[in-house]
Amino acid sequence: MSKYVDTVLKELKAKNANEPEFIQAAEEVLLTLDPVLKANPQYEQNAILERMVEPERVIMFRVPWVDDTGKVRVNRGYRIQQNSAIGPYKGGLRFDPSVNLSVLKFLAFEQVFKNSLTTLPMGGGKGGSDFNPKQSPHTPGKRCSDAEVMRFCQSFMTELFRHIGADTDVPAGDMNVGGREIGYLFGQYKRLANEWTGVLTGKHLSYGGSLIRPEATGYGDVYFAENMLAMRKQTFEGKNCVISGSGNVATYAAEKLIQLGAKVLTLSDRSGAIVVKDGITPELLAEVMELKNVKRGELSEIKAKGVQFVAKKNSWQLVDKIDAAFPCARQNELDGKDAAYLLKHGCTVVGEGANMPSTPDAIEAFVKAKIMYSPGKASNAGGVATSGLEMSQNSERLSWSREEVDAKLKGIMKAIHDNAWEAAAKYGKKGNYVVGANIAGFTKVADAMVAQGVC
Ligand code: NDP
Ligand code: 2IT
Repeated sequence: MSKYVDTVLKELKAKNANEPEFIQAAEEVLLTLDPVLKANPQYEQNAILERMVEPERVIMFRVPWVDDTGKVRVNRGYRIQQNSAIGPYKGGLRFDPSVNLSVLKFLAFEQVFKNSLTTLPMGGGKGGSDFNPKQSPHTPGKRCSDAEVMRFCQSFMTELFRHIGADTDVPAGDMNVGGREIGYLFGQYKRLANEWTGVLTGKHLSYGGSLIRPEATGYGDVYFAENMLAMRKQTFEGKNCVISGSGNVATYAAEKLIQLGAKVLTLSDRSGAIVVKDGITPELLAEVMELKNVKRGELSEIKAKGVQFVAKKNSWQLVDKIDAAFPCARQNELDGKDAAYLLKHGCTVVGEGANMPSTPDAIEAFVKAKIMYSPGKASNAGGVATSGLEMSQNSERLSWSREEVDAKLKGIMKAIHDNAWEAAAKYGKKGNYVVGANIAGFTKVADAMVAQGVC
């Protein structure tokens, strides 16, 4: 490690000692940048690393709302505006009790590099709240009602609206924030700002959403993996795949894999995992989507033939023969032991759909084994890239066809793959997508920051 990186990391750890996820994400990136920092002394001269690890602005606010029993509840809301060097802040909103400053700062930091990789002009941001839509505050075991979610979203936006805008900061969905929440948030923004602009992405088609945006992260993850496989002249046909999660990213990754002739053997959620020995069928996947998106239930409720439910387990160590793994649920959900199991059972592809799902020792194992391992900031960038395409459509007041958006998404995922591949090769790390994605994402933002002076 160079002295420059060492100094920045030491300061970052001292300043943010109680933010483990943020330190983990920053360390993962900074430790790969030495060659590009050495070749470009202007980055150190301009304190680019010191500035990149410090968000441009952190907004933290009270979100009071009234539950269905008439009681006032209070949650904490956040927006991290990390970096606007190459475009307006852009990134999702997460509603989950695990949300805190550390989690959102790691997500905002990752988003800067990811958005840079998309080839589109988007800066990085992230936000959300510790609000838990999956547990009503008054009835144990019950979810929040639609009306409660709406009142929460309206209150959240009543503060957030003054900090965002189509050319300033454009939020979208993330964990527990999907079409329903984006609708409520958009409606409230429109009332408060008295304007109809593309201030949020992931909107429903009836009011400015883009075709393929719901599918984009999962599809993009699989497109990226297809590009990795193509380098070794392989396809997904007949490959055994395990997926974690059963939300937006996981289910659309599953859909694309099934379309490509792969067998999807597992999905998971907080209740546990389902294992389907012969592969999940399109009909079963439709049932899972209905369960998670409409009924808002748990995988333990699936009673279809051939489905085995394993309580409180993730997807990694349930199947004997595995070709590819797709972590699509949450951060640090795949550790060193899981990685060892996957490698031992034949896995040669790991395509991260979630943000930072693999722990540092798992990443080390994948890189050491020289398998086709893609870090989330590269392989899950299809979601935000298609958000960028939604912004373009809103700006020109036009809607593109499904085929047009899908073709653009495919092109972007190939460009991300190729840029990461080439950056890794240029700096002597051929085939290492971790190094390649970090360097390719970093360089564009760093150059923009140097050009814009000290700001
Ligand atoms: P969803 O809320 O739609 O799905 C999240 C899934 O992860 C659910 O199946 C959920 O289970 C599961 N999960 C969450 N927390 C836990 C936990 N503590 N233990 C076990 N399972 C858990 O979110 P998304 O699919 O949108 O996001 C998934 C990941 O992908 C996140 O890391 C997100 O940041 C990332 N991502 C999302 C993008 C997007 O466009 N949506 C874009 C790029 C990355 P349950 O249903 O039981 O809650
Ligand atoms: O992590 C992510 O890239 C997202 N949650 C999507 C962000 C977006 O603005 O579409």
